[in-house]
Formats: sequence, C-alpha cells, structure tokens
Amino acid sequence: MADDDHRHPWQLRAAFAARLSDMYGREVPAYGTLVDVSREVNQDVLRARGADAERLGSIGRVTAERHGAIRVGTPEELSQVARIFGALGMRPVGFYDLREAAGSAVPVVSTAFRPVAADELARNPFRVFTSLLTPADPRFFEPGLRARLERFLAARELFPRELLVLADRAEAEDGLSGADAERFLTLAVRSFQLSAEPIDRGWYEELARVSAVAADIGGVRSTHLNHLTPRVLDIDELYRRMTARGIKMIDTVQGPPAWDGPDVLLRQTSFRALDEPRAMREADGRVVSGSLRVRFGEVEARGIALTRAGRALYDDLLDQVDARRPATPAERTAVAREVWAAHLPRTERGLAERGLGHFTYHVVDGRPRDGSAPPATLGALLDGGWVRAEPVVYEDFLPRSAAGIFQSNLREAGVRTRDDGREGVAYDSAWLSGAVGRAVLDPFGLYGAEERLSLERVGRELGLPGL
Ligand code: OOG
Ligand code: NI
Repeated sequence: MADDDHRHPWQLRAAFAARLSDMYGREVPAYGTLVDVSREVNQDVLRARGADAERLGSIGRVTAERHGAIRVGTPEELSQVARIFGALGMRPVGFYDLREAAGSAVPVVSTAFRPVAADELARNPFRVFTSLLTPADPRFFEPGLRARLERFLAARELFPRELLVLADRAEAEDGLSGADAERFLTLAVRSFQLSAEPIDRGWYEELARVSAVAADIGGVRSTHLNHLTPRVLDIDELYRRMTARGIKMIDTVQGPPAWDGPDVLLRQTSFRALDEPRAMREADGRVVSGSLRVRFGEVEARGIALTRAGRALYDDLLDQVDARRPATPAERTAVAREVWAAHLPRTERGLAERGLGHFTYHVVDGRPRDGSAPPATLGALLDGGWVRAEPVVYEDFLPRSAAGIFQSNLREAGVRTRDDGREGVAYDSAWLSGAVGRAVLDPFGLYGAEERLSLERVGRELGLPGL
C-alpha cells in the first residue's frame, strides 16, 4: 500500500537535526550567532570560489550539516542511544579514548553515530559524538565513589520506554508514519533538552573534584546536548568574524594548519558558553538558583579523508610540531605550516598517488571515443581524461582535537587523576561494541570500501577488470 505519510530514516534524521538546532538556538543564544556567521561565510566562499567551493559537499549539504555531542553514564544508556540513532539511520563509527589523549585525561571513551553510505551522507550527514563515562577506571574513581556513582546512574532513566519502542519500530520498518513519526521526534528532542530538575549540589561538586565531565554526566538525572556544531567552508575567516563580533574564541583552530595545499581531515575551533542558570538543591533541602558552565559553541571545516598511512603521517607531523616546542599559538601555526609543506603533497593528485588520501573514481561522461583502448593504469586514465577523481570527505573526529574541546570546556582545568595502578576494565573498541550492543565500525574500512567500489565500477565500465 502506498503510504505518503511514511518518513524514511534519513527524513527522520534531517527533521531531528533541524529540531535539535531550533531547540539549541533557544537554549544557547550564541549558537544562533555562530550559525548566522557560518552561513554568511559559506555564501561568500561560494561566491568567490564557485563550483570549487562545493568540491567537498554541496552547499545544501554543508549548510544543513551539524554534529552534536552527548555524554552518557552506562553501557545500558549507550545501547539505548544506539537504538534511537539506529532509527535515524546512524551507526556507531570509530573508537576514541579520551582518558589519555594529550593534555586531557577526561574519564570517557567515545564513538560517533553517523550515516555510513555515501547516498545517506549526501541526504543528511548528521552525526553525534557520544561519550561514555568510565567509572571502573581507578585512575579517576576510588571504589567507594565508583559504587555510589554506579548506583546513582542505575537508578535514573534517560529515555522513556515509549521512545525506545518507537525507535525499534522505526529501525525494523525503515521509518515511521504520521503521528508515530511526530511522537518519536518530539520525545527524542526532549530527551536531549537541558533539564530544569534541581541538581544535588553536594553530589555534583564531589564529582566535579574528579572531573567536570564526570559531574556533567553523573551529577544529574538526565542528559543534554553539549554542543551543536555547524560546518563552515573557511574556518579562519569565521574565526576572524566571530572575534570581530566580540565573541572570545579559544586561542587556536585545532587540527591541521591552514596552508596552500589540499584541506585534509578536520579543523575545529570553539568558544566557551556562558554560565547557564540551573536550580541547585543544598544539603538542607533548600532549592536555590545556581549556575553552571558546561556547554559551549564549536564550528568545524572538513577536508579529505586520509588513509591509514595518511593518518599515521598526520599523527607523526603533529609529534614533529610538538617536538619543536612552539611557545605561542601563532608560533605553533607557523611551525605546523613549515612541517606540513615539507612532508605533505601539495595537490590532491599527490595525496592519491602516495596513497595518503581517499578518493572515488568516475568515468568521464561524453568523452569522444576514437576507438582507442583506454590505458590500463589509473594514473594514465586520469592523465588521459578518461577518469576523474573526487575527494572523499572526512566524516569522523580526531581524538586530540576532541580532547582539546573537552578541555576548553572545563572551568577548573584541574582534573584529579589517581595514581594507584591498574585498570579494572579494558575500555577498548571491542568492549565498546559490547556496550553499544552493535559493532563499532572502523572508519578506515568504510572509506576504503567506498574507494574500492568506485574503482570496480570504473573497471567494469571501461572493460578493465584488473583495475
Ligand atoms: C565532546 C567533545 C568532542 C569534537 O568535535 O571533537 C567533540 C564533548 O564535549 O562531549 O565534540
Ligand atoms: Ni564537537
């Protein structure tokens, strides 16, 4: 039966992302400014660079593109998150361990829920960086605190049963119809709204002495969106315009430096949110108005996905920059540019030839065929104009930048880590798959598969099976 009312997962995902954006705009006014400035920058870049500006995604995709960040406390809560995002066509991709990332020590491990198929990403690439608290890591939590924390977390309910039932149905039936779709979206958005419930000040502060992130996750009985990040085509220009509007940004753009070669991976910058009023319950039971600063603004520019080898080179270049001990952010940028120029190819073609970047390959339409056979190597096919290469966009995150984002968010930079030995639980990718209840996918595998499929298609179309 034809059902005009049916909304497919991608339509639910696009609606969810748009509603979350409206909600966050009401909750955090500076977010509205960020979205406005991002849109202006994107339009200016499009005007200045034309079609080239859309090489890493159509302007429609980029303008609507957001990533959110949420934090949960238990494997059970994480598996519920996976069901809600599963209904939106989003899968867990990548494992990030923020406990030991440079300069950070945040007691979480993370993954990102996102669409994985190229056509799904093109329709709406909404993704959510999702972090899970690690109470069993004795470097942060002594046994008594761990036990009380786990008891507190086990007693709360982040997602109503009705929402989870609708989510499971959406996943099983490839979407939802009419009133069910509406109800699902309403409940899902509400689950990530900042709660007005009073916070137990003593408990919150006890956790905050271990880590502000631990308090944000385990000190309250609900979860909330921590930030919602628009994508921009020129992040340096955005940084200048936000600063000109009087918004104090962190002192750097994280990730690769700006340079005159191809954009790769991910560049991000952020600003700290203002204090938000939150009701607090004192030890004597009185509820007073307090304030907390846990949310902030972030923006990002995305570049080409690197291969495993390209990523290893990137990590190595970061180490080289660190080894030169730049004293200021400006010096760091200058050093990074130099290191970059010395080691990275300056063209997309160079990235492809050295096996550092991912591309998809496409037979050029309408090329006059004079009867000559196409050459047999990819390089010659590209040179002869038989085939063109399109860069694959990096859809994931960077642990070191993520650690920087967490850090920029902590008022008391002090994180108390305990030094009493071994880990109770090995929080690794396999463990996380078990917690999520679904396989955490390997991002390199996804990019590689897309590239290989495109080469096989070119091979079929040109009669070159070995390509
Ligand atoms: C997540 C921080 C990481 C990013 O863009 O790297 C992140 C958080 O603060 O919960 O969102
Ligand atoms: Ni983020």
